[in-house]
Amino acid sequence: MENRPAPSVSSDRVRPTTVIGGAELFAGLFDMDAQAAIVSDLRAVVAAAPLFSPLTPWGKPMSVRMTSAGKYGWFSDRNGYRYSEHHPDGQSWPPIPARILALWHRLVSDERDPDCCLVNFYGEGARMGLHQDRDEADFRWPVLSVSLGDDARFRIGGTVRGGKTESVWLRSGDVLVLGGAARLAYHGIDRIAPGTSTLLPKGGRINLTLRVVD
Ligand code: MD3
Ligand code: FE
Repeated sequence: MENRPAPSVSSDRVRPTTVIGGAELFAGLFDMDAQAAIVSDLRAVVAAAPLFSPLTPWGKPMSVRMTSAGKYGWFSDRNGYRYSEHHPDGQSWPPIPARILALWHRLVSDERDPDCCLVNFYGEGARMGLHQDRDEADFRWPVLSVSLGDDARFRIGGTVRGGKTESVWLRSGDVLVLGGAARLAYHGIDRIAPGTSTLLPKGGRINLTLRVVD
């Protein structure tokens, strides 16, 4: 967090439809064709870097399955939460798909690319408890999230645990930009609503998050 130039963050190219807990929601930013194209990009990512269930530091597998693209992938095991340059099978992470990078450039900045595209997969019953994302070095960079597939109940609060929260349904094609005060907000996914989207042939939900790590 020392002596880095201030990122030039530009969100004036497309306007958010809603602001929730300080997060900008761009509802329905991707149409069905664009969503399907992203899913096909992700098939290549998952072929190179298969989904896995990270273990919490307490040794319990997370209900959300994950993989990543980019320089770093997010990873967790009994030694804790962290970013790694390698998939748990040992290979480097595949590149972030070009159309995902284009979204970052459109909504966040042309100044630099994100280091990580975390891919979260939610099957029926998967959820993500309230947490903060603070394994990154510079919180001035926002996190960008893309929702694909089944609807999800997203919850966001403030920067202290146990405070007031708001929730909203995220639908396939929705994009969130988590910057400013929202960057360190507690947030999570309460549940997904199975069968609400036909995007993924076997159902479920994918969330992509683009992050600057170091
Ligand atoms: C608010 N993912 O991967 S995306 C995560 O839908 C994560 O899979 C959820 O929380 C999901 O860490 C929520 C929206 C999101 C992503 C990152 C954030 C909200 C955020 C970082 C800071 C604050
Ligand atoms: Fe998060």
